[in-house]
Amino acid sequence: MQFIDRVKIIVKAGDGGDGKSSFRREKFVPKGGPNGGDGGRGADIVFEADRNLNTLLNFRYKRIFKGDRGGHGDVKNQVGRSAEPLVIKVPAGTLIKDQATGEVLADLISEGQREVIARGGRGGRGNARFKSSSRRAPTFAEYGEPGEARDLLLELKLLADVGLIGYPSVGKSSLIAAVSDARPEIADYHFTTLTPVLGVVQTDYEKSFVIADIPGLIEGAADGVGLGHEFLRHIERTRLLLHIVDASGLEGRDPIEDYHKINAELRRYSETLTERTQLLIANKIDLPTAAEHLPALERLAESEGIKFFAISAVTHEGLDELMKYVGRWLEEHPAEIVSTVGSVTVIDLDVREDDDPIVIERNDAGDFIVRNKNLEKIVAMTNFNDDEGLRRFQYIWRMKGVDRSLRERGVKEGMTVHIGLMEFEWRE
Ligand SMILES: Nc1nc2c(ncn2[C@@H]2O[C@H](COP(=O)(O)OP(=O)(O)OP(=O)(O)O)[C@@H](O)[C@H]2O)c(=O)[nH]1
Ligand SMILES: [Mg+2]
Repeated sequence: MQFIDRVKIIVKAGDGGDGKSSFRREKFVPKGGPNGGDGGRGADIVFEADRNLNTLLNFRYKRIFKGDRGGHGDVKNQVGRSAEPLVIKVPAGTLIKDQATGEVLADLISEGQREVIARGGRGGRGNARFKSSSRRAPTFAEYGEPGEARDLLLELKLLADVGLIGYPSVGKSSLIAAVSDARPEIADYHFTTLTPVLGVVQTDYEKSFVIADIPGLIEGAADGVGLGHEFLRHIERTRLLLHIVDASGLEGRDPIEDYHKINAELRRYSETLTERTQLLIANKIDLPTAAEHLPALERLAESEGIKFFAISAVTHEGLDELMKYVGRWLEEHPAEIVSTVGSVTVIDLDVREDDDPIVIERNDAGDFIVRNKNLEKIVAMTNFNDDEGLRRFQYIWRMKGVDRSLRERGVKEGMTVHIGLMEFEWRE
């Protein structure tokens, strides 16, 4: 199974349904009051965390997600149907970011957690809503508001309880294969593991925890040497680190030196990772040369104030004891949910738009371009073929001071002004 941990996708929430323009027709009443109903809401785009998923692979094949549009309003004040939200399931541990700004929109941590990422457009108002004492028979109805579109970056940070760290070939994958359901590749060359692997360890009838095996680390990993740095973020959220060394020293390395070097790399990557509890695991004790290094490793653990275990991932010696200890430790140190954004924030899209300034630019042709989210939305919702719709738009336009700003910027009769998808000729 390929491991995909970052994907770019596009979401587009459903447009609101159009408002209806219609009038009551009754016997002997030539023209009754307006009775055009409102359109329904478009579908929101909602993300949901699902613990059964553990990769973003599916997003490789489907990258564009569109919500349904709301139903149109109809005669007799019939309101259009609101569209059901489009729920997109992602693995628990997925961060949802704005592609352009990198802003974190949501951090989906707990099973079933849902966040609205793009809001469906509201339904356009039917002409019945525009009735007032001075305007008895409005012909104007709004189009539905366009649903929000966003370019997203989904980033999966694996949610594992325990992380395995150590040099290449010390036996990290052998260990996860021996104690969990994971079946990673194991080989005697460096960087056998290229992508993180998760394994579930069953400690009891109904108790289990998750271990993450990541590619081996080497000096310079924090600078991008080897593969390590890219994958360290997958262990950021673990509670416990198993620091594995090759006790046999067969590759001509000194396991004690290795231990210090790996910790130095961790420190360079993140101070918080340095503070995480570690266990020192001396692996490959089935090999005769392990015996010479074990006493020194045990002393090292003691001086560092951490627990020490001697194991063999091949003969399974010491594995039971180690896993029982880990299971107990995890129970005694329950997970607090570690979120990278503090409390989960879903940006209130409407509020943000309100502070959006009106920006006026000129393009190479000398045309004026008006940029403002709210105005662009109003343009999209206005039916300009209807006189009243046009007048309402002009009113908002003046209220917001766009006229004045454009004049200040030197707009003249006959010049072209763009806003959203609309362009028009300036008339005094
Ligand atoms: N004798 C012995 N060999 C072991 C033991 N654990 C792992 N090995 C061997 O060491 C080599 C490397 O094992 P891996 O589990 O692939 O090591 P790794 O730490 O995952 O390596 P990378 O993925 O490259 O970082 C393989 O040839 C294993 O068979 C052990 O306890 N005893
Ligand atoms: Mg490996």
